[in-house]
Amino acid sequence: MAEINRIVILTGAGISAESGIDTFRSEGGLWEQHRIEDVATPEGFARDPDLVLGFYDMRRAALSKAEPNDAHRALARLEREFPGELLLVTQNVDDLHERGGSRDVLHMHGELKSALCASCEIRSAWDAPMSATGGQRPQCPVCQAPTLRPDVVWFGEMPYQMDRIYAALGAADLFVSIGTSGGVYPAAGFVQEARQSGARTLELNLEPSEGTHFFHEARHGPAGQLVPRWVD
Ligand code: BJW
Repeated sequence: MAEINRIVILTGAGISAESGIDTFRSEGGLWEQHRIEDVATPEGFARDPDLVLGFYDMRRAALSKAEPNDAHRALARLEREFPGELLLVTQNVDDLHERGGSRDVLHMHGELKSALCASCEIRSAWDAPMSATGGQRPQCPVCQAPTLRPDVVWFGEMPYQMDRIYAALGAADLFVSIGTSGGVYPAAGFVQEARQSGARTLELNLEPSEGTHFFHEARHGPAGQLVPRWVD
């Protein structure tokens, strides 16, 4: 195989499943318990902010009980030991890559422990509940307006740092997709983007993803086993 100097890794909910974090589309997953249009769209938030804030409060509480698994730790090891350029892009809003030891993580769909003020657009670290208690919603620490929202990317919104991601995909020798169903764009299109630029492409997922046929190679099984095996 040609020399690998630049790697882009995309992770999705499946990498955190063995840490006890619910995925979205699996049996019993988040989208079986909640309607996407109610909790993951700007329109849903405008209609019923407390429902949406409660959904993210519940997710933040689940995250506080979760620990990184062997797949997160293996990617952190790869970041430390790989001599070339590595970009780790995650669709996940959890912080398990960071707690597993990764230093540079691009959260394209935002972060659970961050709040975005809809008035002044400033982001701030946030670890507390956001839904109204006694009718009071928390205030933005900068402009004091009671207009905080979760700093996450809902359907119809633009994912973060797309220029940096596309630049890395265009230069990559290897693209690896881990634990994602491949049903949500633009992330679902990264494999084709990388392939068109000449990268080798590898899927590591519990089962074939929607886009599995776009990859040069696919390995199926739990990320906690597949990822350390691939890294080592
Ligand atoms: C395991 C495992 C184990 C289990 N080991 N594996 C083009 C075509 C069609 C539609 C569109 C299009 N472009 C845009 C759209 C519209 C829309 C879209 O994609 N809709 C689809 C429904 C078709 N996209 C958007 O609106 C996006 N914005 C946008 O496109 O802006 C314009 C734009 C255009 C061009 C360039 C750039 C921008 C925004 C999408 C925002 C998604 N937001 C969410 C919520 C984030 C906050 C939160 O977490 O609540 O992001 S939705 C949800 O889905 C979340 C996830 O990040 C995302 C992906 O889910 P993921 O990670 O793949 O999870 P699952 O559950 O689906 O899959 C888990 C997988 O793991 C499964 O395969 C399991 O088998 C596996 N697994 N256990 C390994 N142990």
